[in-house]
Amino acid sequence: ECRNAANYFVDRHVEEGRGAKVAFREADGKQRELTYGQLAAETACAAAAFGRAGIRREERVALLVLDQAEMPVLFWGALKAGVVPIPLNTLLAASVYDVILRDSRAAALFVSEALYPVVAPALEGNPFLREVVILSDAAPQGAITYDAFMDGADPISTVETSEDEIAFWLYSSGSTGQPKGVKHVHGSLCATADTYGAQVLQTSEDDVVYSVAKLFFAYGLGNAMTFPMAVGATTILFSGRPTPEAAAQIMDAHKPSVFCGVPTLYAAMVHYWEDGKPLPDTTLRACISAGEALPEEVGKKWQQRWGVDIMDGVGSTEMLHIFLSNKPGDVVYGTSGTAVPGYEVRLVDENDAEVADGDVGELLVRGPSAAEGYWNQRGKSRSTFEGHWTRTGDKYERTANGRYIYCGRTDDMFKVSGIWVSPFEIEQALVSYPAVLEAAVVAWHDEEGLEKPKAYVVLKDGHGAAELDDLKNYVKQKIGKWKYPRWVEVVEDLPKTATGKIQRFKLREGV
Ligand code: 3SK
Repeated sequence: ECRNAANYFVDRHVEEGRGAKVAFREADGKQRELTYGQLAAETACAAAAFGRAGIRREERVALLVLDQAEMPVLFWGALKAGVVPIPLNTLLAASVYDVILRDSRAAALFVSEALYPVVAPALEGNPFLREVVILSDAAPQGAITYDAFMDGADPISTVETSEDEIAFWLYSSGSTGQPKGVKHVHGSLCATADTYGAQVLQTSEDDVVYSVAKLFFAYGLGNAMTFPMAVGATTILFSGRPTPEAAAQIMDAHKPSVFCGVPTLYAAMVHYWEDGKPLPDTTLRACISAGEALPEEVGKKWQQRWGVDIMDGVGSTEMLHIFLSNKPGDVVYGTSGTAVPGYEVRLVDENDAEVADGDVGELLVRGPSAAEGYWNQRGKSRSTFEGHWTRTGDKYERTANGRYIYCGRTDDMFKVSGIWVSPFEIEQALVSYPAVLEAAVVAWHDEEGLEKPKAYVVLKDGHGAAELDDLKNYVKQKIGKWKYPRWVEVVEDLPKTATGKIQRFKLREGV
């Protein structure tokens, strides 16, 4: 059934009589609705439009698209044509888009109007892009509008692919901050929907889903695209920034039954309502969290306020979605729960020997949605995907009753608002600031117990701390809005090994 995933997630609903059911409803922007029938028709036209634009099967197309109706049309339209879409993080800087567009050799870029000015510098001199399509009424020079791309394209039949054929890629940041293209097959879309989607989240046709994690993120792609689409449910799309105010408004107006959040937002929402703001009248039946570990306190307060648990879970871009999770009626805050049906996990030490309960080990996972590998990074593919097992780089402890507790990363990477952050990348940005000589970045806990970047900087001779006023803003502009250091401490020296490597663990321990 997943020989071309578009048959299962899109066209099947028309065959089964759900053509008039709303698949996507926009909460902002043009506030459009897209039924399963319209989606089936539009994706067949989009598939034709790819061909007409000279984009061939197996070529990549980059989707720098906000959560709006065109996103599912382009994603599934590409799959129908055998073209490989790459949803891109919409919060990156031009320099990172430049790296990704070149690395992937994307033949076309589809870009939301608001994101065009950010990506525009990365388009100059790109030797691979043959088409730039802007989701707007007018196109800048060198681009065409979405309407022009689609105009007059007659629907075509979906190409037959194999379950094992690459369907789409997602980019994940590596320990050096260098993005890695993660290749996923058609079968993995069905596998995550059949396991976590059906057996943990238990999505049904009556559900209305709202995910603050956007569609470009593996977590959001499952929550808001494949899980609801596997059962003919409805997704609320919101293209804006997911603030507590926005989430409250969406809950009020659209009454989602499933809410998919991240710890930073859950914490902010708990504060928001503690401040006395009125609680929206909701019909929530399930709330989930992923991206980073959910602080126990936040989960408990949410449960008290809403009477609905947050099921915290762990997933990865490499595994496509959550493989370790709390379950309905079986939530223990402060733990990541147990393996999702269909997945196995184990904890190993540095010699790959299983660790005992209560000891800390690296988490390995085995399951049906593991990625095919990283694009053009054979060494990293080999050290991450070891046969049937995938190394997560996360350290965990298993309790005597079989639940897993998050302990940190095996390397220095950490997550901010659910998105990987590389200290190395932030340090590179810091040292490019005129007054900074050297920098080291570590994860630091904020008042909510959530990880954020903290920077230790050594100043250049003759420069003073007063010159760092604009440093945070500078980093935001350079590498992305969520990566800037929330705290900056000026130090005389950084702790280093004899060979000059920064010992970040000493900074984390406050040495
Ligand atoms: O970070 C996570 O926990 C996650 C969950 C689902 C899908 C993707 C990711 C990275």
